Amino acid sequence: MHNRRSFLLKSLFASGAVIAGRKNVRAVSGASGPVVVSTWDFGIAANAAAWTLLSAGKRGVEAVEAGVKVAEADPENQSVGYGGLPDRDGRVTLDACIMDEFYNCGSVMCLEHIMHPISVARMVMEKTPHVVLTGDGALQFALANGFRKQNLLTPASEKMWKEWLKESKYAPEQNIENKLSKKKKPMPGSAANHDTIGMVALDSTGNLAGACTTSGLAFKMHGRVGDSPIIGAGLYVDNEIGAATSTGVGEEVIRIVGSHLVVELMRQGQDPVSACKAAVERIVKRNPEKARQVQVGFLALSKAGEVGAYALQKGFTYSVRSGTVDEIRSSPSLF
Ligand code: SD4
Repeated sequence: MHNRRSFLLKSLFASGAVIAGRKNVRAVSGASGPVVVSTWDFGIAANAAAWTLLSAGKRGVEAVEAGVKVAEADPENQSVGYGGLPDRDGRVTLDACIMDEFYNCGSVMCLEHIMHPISVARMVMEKTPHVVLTGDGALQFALANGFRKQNLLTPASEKMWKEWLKESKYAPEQNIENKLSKKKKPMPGSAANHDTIGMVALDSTGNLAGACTTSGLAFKMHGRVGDSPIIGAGLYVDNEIGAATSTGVGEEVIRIVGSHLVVELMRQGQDPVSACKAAVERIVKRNPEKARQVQVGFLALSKAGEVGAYALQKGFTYSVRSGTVDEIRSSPSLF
């Protein structure tokens, strides 16, 4: 079984000519090398942490957990974990999920006070008979398993929340993930509104894994859950085909079960860019007007190491790391 898998992988990696022939798609893995990709500019630092493990031959699932933890612990990143922008009640509620090469998956939704929700999600996957734990139950589980209760609302995020309270206008700003540290003007999927790290990786044995973690859309209603912790919406991994993740206004992604859709389109033979584009087009088809006002971006990695992304609006970036590449790329977009 293992030998057969290795053989298949070698054949896939050897089929670089096919990959190179596809428009817009860039194969980044070397002859047999790992690759990790993640959403937004801040993915670069997360990829570096994942790369340390991938290049040492560790499993993809280990690498993606370690990678996204960098973003979770960064107080400068106001859309993920510590320092994440709170909901409208001033509470930082976190969503995260993780998936390995065997369709094992774990998720936490609306988890408060825990610095690394992705690690709680992994523990849900590995230590419970369940896939999802939410709210108080997720917190109880985390505390019972050695996680420490912390205040995740930083003074900077509290200040932004208090500013927001003056008008209390819920308008997810586009591309806020890349803008939060700079001066910004509001736009859905943007200013005052979101930031997520989705990461998918191919390890040195050719296995795929993914992780996605976020504090969700800023100033959401308390209890609101986006796409990020929903297996199939914010993240999906099928070790035979590929992996995909998403960022942006989660409601639009949930409706089309976006990441699963991207992987299924790859199964039907589409390359990662075309698959991501088709998912974006499905969002537009449902409501063309709304689609002009929000940002959604998909990022995909095929079993053969092809990487591709596509977004509704300009401004979505993603970070790529392999044996030969370490860079931020701009995603093509529909508008
Ligand atoms: C959500 N998709 O909660 C997330 C937000 C996000 O970058 O992607 N922010 O809907």
